Amino acid sequence: HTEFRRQDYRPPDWLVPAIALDFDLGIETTRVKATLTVERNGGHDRPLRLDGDEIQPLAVRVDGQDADWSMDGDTLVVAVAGDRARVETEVAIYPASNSKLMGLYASNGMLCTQCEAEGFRRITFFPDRPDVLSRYAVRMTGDKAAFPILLTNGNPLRTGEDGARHWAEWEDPFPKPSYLFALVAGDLKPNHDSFTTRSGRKVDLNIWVREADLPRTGHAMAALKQSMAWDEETYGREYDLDLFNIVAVSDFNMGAMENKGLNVFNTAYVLADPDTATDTDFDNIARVVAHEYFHNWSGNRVTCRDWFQLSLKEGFTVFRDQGFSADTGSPAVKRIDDVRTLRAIQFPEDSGPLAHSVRPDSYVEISNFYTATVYNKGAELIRMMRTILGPDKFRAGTDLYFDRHDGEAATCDDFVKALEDASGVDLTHLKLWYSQAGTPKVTASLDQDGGTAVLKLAQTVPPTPGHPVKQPMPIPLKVALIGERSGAEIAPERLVILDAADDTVEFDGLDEPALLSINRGFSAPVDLQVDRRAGELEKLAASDSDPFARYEAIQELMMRWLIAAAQGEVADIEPVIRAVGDTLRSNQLDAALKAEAILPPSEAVIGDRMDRVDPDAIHGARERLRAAIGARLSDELSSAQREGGAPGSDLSSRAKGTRRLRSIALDFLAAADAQAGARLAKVQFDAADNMTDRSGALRVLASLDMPERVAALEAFYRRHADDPLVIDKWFGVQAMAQRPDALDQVRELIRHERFTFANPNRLRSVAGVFGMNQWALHHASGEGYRFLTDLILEADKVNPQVAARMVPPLGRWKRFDDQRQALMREQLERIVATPGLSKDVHEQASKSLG
Ligand code: BAL
Ligand code: ZN
Repeated sequence: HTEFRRQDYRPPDWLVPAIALDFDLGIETTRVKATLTVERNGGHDRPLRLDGDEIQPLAVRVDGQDADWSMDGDTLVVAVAGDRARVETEVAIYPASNSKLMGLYASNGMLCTQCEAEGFRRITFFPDRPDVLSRYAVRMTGDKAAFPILLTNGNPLRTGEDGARHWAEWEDPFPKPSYLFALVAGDLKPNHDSFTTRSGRKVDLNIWVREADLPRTGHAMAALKQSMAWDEETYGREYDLDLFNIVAVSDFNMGAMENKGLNVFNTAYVLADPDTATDTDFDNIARVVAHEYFHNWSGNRVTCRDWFQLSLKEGFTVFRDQGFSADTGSPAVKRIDDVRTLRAIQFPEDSGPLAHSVRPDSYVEISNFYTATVYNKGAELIRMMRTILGPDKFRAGTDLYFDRHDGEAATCDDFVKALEDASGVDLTHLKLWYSQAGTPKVTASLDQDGGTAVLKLAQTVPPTPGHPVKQPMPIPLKVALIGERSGAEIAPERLVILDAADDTVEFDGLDEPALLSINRGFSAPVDLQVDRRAGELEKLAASDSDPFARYEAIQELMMRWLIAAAQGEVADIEPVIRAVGDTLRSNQLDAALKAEAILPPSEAVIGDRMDRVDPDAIHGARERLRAAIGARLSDELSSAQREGGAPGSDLSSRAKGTRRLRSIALDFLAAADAQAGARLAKVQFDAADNMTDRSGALRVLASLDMPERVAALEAFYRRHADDPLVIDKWFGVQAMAQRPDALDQVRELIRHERFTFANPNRLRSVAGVFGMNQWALHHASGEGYRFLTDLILEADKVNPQVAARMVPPLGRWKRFDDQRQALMREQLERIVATPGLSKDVHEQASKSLG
């Protein structure tokens, strides 16, 4: 397979200022005529090369004449004599048999598209790269009954009827790269609303769904309007068309897609009501609606020059949606949540065989680079820039960036240059974060002598594939000192930038022993280890003035006990019990923060802190911790679990926090006493008037061996049998269950009549979730690895992009004992040796063998 390298970038040989597309739509067969206005870019005599993928030209004409053309693999090569020409092609495509869900495909009787990154070439021949921007004119013709609604980007111009068929012509006034093209045809109904921008443009808003789903679109619509207002307020960005459409589709590879004026969404990120969606689902819907909407500027108006620059739009847009969620909810809880995701997904990626920089240097299949590194570490990088510049200079920088590059395809360097030019601050060194992979390891210790304390910092950046030697990174650390006696800030927060291998920072005028509060708000995405005195974490857990740092202190207290216990050492659990108890009883903290603080680190995150991951020992240690907390703090936990006052229809932060704490408390109580826990969980399950309480109870029951488990799983299935999104939860809760027989249970799920490899959500609810179930996947027999591999190979025949996402858990083999290493490698080798493997899975599996 060809490897593409960032260094090899060359501007396109031919530009395509305009394209007219004519679709004759059918579920089985769709005919596509394309008319490209092409212009030679620079002085060269190379032919026009148009990308294709699984399509054949039925006709090729240049300026109305039969053309001189040939195929070079999937690429159509056309001889063009002059500097400008009109090139026409015609192809037939087959949406119903397009199981890859890239290009134009059928889903539940409707037609829809996914073009990012390289799906447009499955629709028509085109220079399918983001730096070729074109004006699109689109005509769609189809059966009126099958496709009463015809949608594409931009604005509708004309419609007409022709017997049982009808047609529509649309035009998008904004030049765009092909990856932002979209088309939808189907029997859909709109939730219609409008938004007036601050300069007075009235924008029609529609969320298109199946008629039966209309009642569940209100939350997404509210989030859309909030996002539009927020982007005006926060970034000065206004919407630029008179129409904004969102379509929900149940078969979708990603969460959603930001096509210009026509966002296509996975139903999971649109449909919600309290009976079927959890509070997390509601938050995710608002987050994804905002994310896609924000792309209209960070991605569409200013797009990427090439796919190596993907983080230019994704890292920035994730940072923007994080700001939106923080401003419309709880900033502290949002930050904790984002850091949890980073540690759960990005840190392991950054320390494994698939590690790559935020701006990758090479790829075989670009779909494999829609990663937590490009998205989430990319967002952390933008956050560090904002931390260093401050909010005003940062905003001046983004204004300049949008202004300077509007209508262009830009690079990450362009983005940084705009921030530098607007602020006068040199960010050269910080750009290392774009090019150097690996999570920096930082050590910190504080030595105090009377009124003076010296903070010692040191960093190393671990080697990653292809990059054995690393330079020190600039690491912005927010630091404050907390008085051990007073609990007050005795040295106010300051920003320390560690930009060498080591450094020291002095604090003077201290009148009591100081506790070190560092990397407050998680100001840098690093793996920080602090030398702590006995009792220090416990005191910080009770007094740190930064809510994130306080959360970290409690988590670290638990982590230290868990690691010791997993290594068979004797450790004192009393400080943990005291910290969790004080947190639960605190009248300063709200329920949401309490819930996040006392939730023990996941088994995978505990494993990341050990030299060798011992899945059984980690599981045992975490069980003991949960049981001890559940037994020792049963009064506090019971009252949190009983807490009323949060009817399902109440979606305030307060109500969500109450519910979150409720199910976490239930989980501790069940760990201490399975029988009583099962009873309590069943009561919560039966009485629940919302999905958060119901699925929270079901999650607890799914791991227990009690009669209530079977009863609840059956009741849940019956109640929600007609709702695929809830059935996904039913599969997921079982795939995540912590049980000795987990693998047998998951095997059953695959045989269930509602399981299918064709629907990405369903596949992820079993295979994706099982891949994160550390204790089950890493069963010493190796059966978990074999099972996951079987699923990957089966999924690859249907949908390579989704299959490739299931590979990374197997790539973590180096972190395990020799026996598991051998078993994991054996399965990776089996994947690589499979004939007919997709390049998606091949790239992931072969790199994973590393
Ligand atoms: N651009 C792919 C989907 C998203 O990140 O919004
Ligand atoms: Zn995005």
